[in-house]
Amino acid sequence: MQKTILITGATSGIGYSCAEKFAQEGHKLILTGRRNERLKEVAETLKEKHHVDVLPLVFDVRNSAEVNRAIENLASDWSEIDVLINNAGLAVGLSTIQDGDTDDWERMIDTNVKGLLYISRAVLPGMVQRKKGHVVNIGSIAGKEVYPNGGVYCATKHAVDALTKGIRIDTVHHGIKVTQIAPGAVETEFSIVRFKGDKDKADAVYKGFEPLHPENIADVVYFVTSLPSNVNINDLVIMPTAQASATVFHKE
Ligand code: NDP
Ligand code: 8X3
Repeated sequence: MQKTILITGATSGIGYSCAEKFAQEGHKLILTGRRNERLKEVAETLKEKHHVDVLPLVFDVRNSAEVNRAIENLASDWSEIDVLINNAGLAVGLSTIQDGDTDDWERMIDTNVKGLLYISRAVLPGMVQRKKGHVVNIGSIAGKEVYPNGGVYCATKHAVDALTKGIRIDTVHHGIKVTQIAPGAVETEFSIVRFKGDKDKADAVYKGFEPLHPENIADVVYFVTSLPSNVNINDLVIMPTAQASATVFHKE
């Protein structure tokens, strides 16, 4: 059955790979991000390659008014969202709390926590009304453990862990599935963003071992959304084989 899938942060990395996977499987996609040109390009590529309908929506998840406008204005053939993938997120900087940059903190908290809440608040009422839907939150190993200099990012992903449970508890009486996918290191633009464009520092993160690839996460996201209606995966931690915990890697 064809579903309508909304993926936040589909201009790169895990969000892009999820978009590609769901397009390959013939689903309708609502894709979001802030980079307009890139989002349009992604939408056009997937439409052409996979012959599916794709609706690109440019907005910043940190802006609740923009989020609400985008969801409220969906045409009737797009408004029944079956799967919401809360993927948009980022880490900015690596620092102790005592030396931290408060602007970096605001960006992480506003995007990873408040952004996820704004989208969920806008999409969930429709799911509740239709008594069906699936919310997949992209958490992180950083939501299970805390590592040096990552306190604020880890706090935001612990919040995603808690919100996943909270949304599940609040919507269980309405037949809605809620899943968290919590990956370890995935090679995407994540580290380029964390190191504010410093590509050498970003590349060094993935040297000496094979990290996860965004397609690996997309396959798992697709799997959890394809299970029978009576089965929900609550929480899945996915790590590279060479990563045992947030900080323990086997590097050659
Ligand atoms: P990327 O940087 O490649 O992708 C991040 C996506 O989020 C982009 O599409 C970006 O789009 C979007 N985004 C960021 N900020 C905003 C915003 N304010 N409003 C709208 N969209 C936004 O990184 P990943 O694919 O790795 O990250 C995706 C998710 O996976 C994040 O939640 C991250 O925390 C999580 N994660 C990543 C891991 C990793 O090792 N890479 C491991 C575990 C979890 P645009 O810039 O166009 O707005
Ligand atoms: C991204 C994984 O461990 O680099 O969430 O923070 S980590």
